[in-house]
Amino acid sequence: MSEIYPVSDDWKKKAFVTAEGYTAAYAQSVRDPDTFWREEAKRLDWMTPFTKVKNTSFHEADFGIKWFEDGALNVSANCIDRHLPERKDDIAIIWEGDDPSQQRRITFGELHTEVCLMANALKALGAQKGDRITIYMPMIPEAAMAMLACTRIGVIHSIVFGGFSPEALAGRIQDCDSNIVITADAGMRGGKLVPLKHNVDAALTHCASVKACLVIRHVGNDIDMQDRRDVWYHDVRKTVPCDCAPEIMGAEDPLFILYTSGSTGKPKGVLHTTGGYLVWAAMTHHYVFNYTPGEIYWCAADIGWVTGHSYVVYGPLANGATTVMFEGVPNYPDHSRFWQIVDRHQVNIFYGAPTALRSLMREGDDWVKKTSRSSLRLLGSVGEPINPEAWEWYYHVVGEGRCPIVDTYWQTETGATMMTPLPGAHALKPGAASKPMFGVQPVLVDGDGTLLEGATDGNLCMIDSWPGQMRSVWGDHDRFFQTYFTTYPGKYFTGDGCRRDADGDYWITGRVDDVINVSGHRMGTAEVESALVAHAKVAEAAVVGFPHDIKGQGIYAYVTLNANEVESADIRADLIKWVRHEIGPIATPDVIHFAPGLPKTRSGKIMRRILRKIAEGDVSNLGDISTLADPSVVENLVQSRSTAG
Ligand code: 6R9
Repeated sequence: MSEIYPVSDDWKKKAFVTAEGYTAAYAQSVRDPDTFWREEAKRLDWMTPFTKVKNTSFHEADFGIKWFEDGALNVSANCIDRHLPERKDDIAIIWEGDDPSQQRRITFGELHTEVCLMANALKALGAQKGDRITIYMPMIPEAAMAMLACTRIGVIHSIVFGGFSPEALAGRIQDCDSNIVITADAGMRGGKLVPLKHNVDAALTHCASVKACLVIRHVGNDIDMQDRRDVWYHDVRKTVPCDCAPEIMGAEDPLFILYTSGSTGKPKGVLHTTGGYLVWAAMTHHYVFNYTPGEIYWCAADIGWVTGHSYVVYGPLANGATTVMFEGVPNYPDHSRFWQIVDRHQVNIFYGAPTALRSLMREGDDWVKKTSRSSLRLLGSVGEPINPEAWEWYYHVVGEGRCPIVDTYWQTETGATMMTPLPGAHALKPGAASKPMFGVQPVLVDGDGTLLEGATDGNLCMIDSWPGQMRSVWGDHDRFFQTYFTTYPGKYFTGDGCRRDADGDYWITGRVDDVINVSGHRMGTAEVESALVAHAKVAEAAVVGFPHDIKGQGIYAYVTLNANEVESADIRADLIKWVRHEIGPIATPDVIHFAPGLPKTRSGKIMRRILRKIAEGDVSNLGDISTLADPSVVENLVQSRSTAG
């Protein structure tokens, strides 16, 4: 058991929430959600006040999730317009390019003008309320402007991470029938060019729904512009008015779709709506980071992930915060980059992913110590369980023992933070997600759904709704219900395993379904498998996760080739290239293990439990293999493991 770090006296004084305050507010949020959320919703400006707070059920008979349903508001007006009287000249966005010599600072006043211009540009291209627009952008201020411009005119955005391949992009455009794509000529990451427009061109050969492509000039590389479809933003921008009234949106009108991997099939379009999501993002940003006006806040996530939505753009801007956007990567030009940015912009709050920390930790402390970091007062972690070793390094080396770490557990589906220690309220335990956020009611159940009490391990579920919960899977409401509410009827199942200790603190132990977490990115094993079997030489594939020092989990692929194929280094290289092409570099298999056969039950089900053990190198106790159709398959895999690569 590692050390416990109590709340410092300094933090006890400056925290928005004390230990006693947390207990009282949490109790009220659960006992009387209507009163609690009526009060919290006041942090937003409503165009039409709501009368009804919560109308939710996780049960099949009356299933539905609605919050603040008769209220109306606009997200971009809440993130920008309402700050203008007092903060017009304050900095909303600080941008740092991949190239350390590039910086931009954008005030709330400028952001207002730019978002109005982009909203009007989208209207000029035919965008209408309720349309879906796909955003495929680098981490530049125009990405945030594009998101806010969509919300201003009631368009639903779907952001696709710039690291996804044209194939993956096309699938996501088709699924939600986008009519417009917003992109840039290219992005830069670690000194390398990411050919975004080129990828869009390849994707759009399969996307008849797309009528226009709005292109932001960023890198200045040569790109093809297709007549009547592609338009430069800097051209349209000159032709449209610089004011655009925000659309009045119902609280339950869709805000955005974000595709994420599940345990089966193709990625799901997770749908979030307007009022509940923004209350949830703003409230959690306020309490978790204890954000005080004037502070500089930096969340190092890409807007292609949910963390970028809620904690680079919507949460901080709704609270009038100064948010840092970084285009590049932690180790370019060198391993000090994160901390150089902290010093340059005097960042007070830094929020990042364990995988980045582990990769920097490996390079030694000098890269950190040669920077000052004296501005830092709070650190955050998100995306995967943080191992105690990385936690201690983050706390002692990066934060010099001065900054609490908020280890925020949440999911694309949950909109924003579900569990975390609050900086002034909870003692820190390295690796613990600690306590539920207000309104969140976690329970642990066993495989049969029986509620487990006290200190125990179990499957993590939520027994009641919170405002930022996803509302549906785009185009497939039944899949929403089936995926999350049928494993344990009447409960939302997270897919995560979790331990509750004797103090009632929660520790996330990782996914218990067929989702793996590679460098904080969610990857469905089924997705990688279907990419592999789509290759002409592959007969069958099974993919599992295995422990990886830097990535948290790596991708281990068992591949059975067609009968006439011979295993070779060339085929292995070709398969890796193929998966990168089908999905993107984040899905690159770490190991390809050629397997003449896969362990299956007599009914034909692949026994992944055994494949996981072999991938982990833990072959001493493979458990019961008596139900296998052909037990010799396992022996063969154990023997051939050493030659996998
Ligand atoms: C926000 C985000 C969700 C999955 C989730 C869990 C893992 C995220 C975590 C964490 C332990 C944390 N996860 N934060 N595990 N501690 N602080 O990452 O969303 O991409 O949907 O991933 O990530 O397994 O179920 P998403």
